[in-house]
Amino acid sequence: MYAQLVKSDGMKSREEMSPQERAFQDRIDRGEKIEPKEWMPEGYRKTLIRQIGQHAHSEIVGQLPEGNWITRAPTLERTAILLAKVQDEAGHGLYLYCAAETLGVSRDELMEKLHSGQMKYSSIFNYPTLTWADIGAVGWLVDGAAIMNQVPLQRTSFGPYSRAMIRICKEESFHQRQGYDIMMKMAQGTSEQKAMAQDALNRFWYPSLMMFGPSDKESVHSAQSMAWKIKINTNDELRQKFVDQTVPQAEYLGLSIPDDTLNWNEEKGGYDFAEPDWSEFFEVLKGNGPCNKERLGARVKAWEDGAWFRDGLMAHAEKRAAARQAAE
Ligand code: BYC
Repeated sequence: MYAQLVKSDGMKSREEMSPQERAFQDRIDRGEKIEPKEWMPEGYRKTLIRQIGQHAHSEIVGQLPEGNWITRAPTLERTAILLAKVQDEAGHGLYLYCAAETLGVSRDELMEKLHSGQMKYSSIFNYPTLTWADIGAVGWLVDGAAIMNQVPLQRTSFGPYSRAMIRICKEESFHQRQGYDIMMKMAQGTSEQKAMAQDALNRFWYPSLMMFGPSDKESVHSAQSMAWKIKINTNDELRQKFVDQTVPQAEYLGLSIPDDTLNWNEEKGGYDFAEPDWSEFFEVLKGNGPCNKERLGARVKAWEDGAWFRDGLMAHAEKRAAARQAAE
């Protein structure tokens, strides 16, 4: 186990495991995939439902900040690209809800938990997209952070999650490039456009670093999730990789990362960088970020506005079932 990681609640040593739990852990250690109908510890199932469910919610809520710009993109081509990207996010949400459903939770239950605030979605989507440059920053930084986290998850131990990740990652790399392309255009544009790109980077840098979760010393789930290979890397490992990848990209754009302490550390082979303000992160998680109420409100409204459609589908399905029964 990583020295920095805190012990997760309820985590058992090999000696404390039942023979069934030990055999399960051995399968994980051998790199086998776990499939939905196979036996799994209750904690493994619950952790997956939490993580996959939160991930699905993030994809769906994540449509909102970018959806805000579909009708205001600067050209028809940018509108078409953004529309396709936002639709992809809906698709990602659907793959992930399906993966969660294989664990015995219904989509309605997941929705209910999102709407009542019992389940989270990524902190990043509680920040506003104020200018067109923010759409570039979201694609470049937010999708960039998402890929950094999701590429290793293609090797996660639960089969349906791992397979969903393979499809999602293919699309995410296109998303990241379209964001970088917007940033490049802005950074090479007029001085006002370059200033907008810099302002977007200034506002999205630290919230993007927060996407990887709290520092390893505070990450309560990492130790157990990594033992079960639900997670492959620690939060700090991925944050470091993201910074190392992104700094040269910002340099190429001619933009400055808003961190005076940023410094290449030859010895560790990576950048030293300033931590985000963790008190802000925990406030956002508690529902006190700039857009939490607006985001959740939009999802609850969409759910309520769609009730007539779900009722119609159910009524049709029931009518068909009754007709089939009568014919038998
Ligand atoms: N935001 O023990 P920890 C996208 C919570 S969407 C909110 O480290 P864990 C996109 C955590 O849930 C990409 N909450 O947790 C879509 C836990 O609280 P609970 C979304 C966070 O799970 C549209 C507590 O803090 N990606 O790409 O081991 C447009 C302690 O944390 C956050 C995923 O969901 C956060 N940032 O590690 C554009 C990836 N961080 O649940 C783009 C899958 C932590 O005990 N998820 N918390 O109440 C993961 O890899 C892991 O769940 C995390 C956290 C690394 C995020």
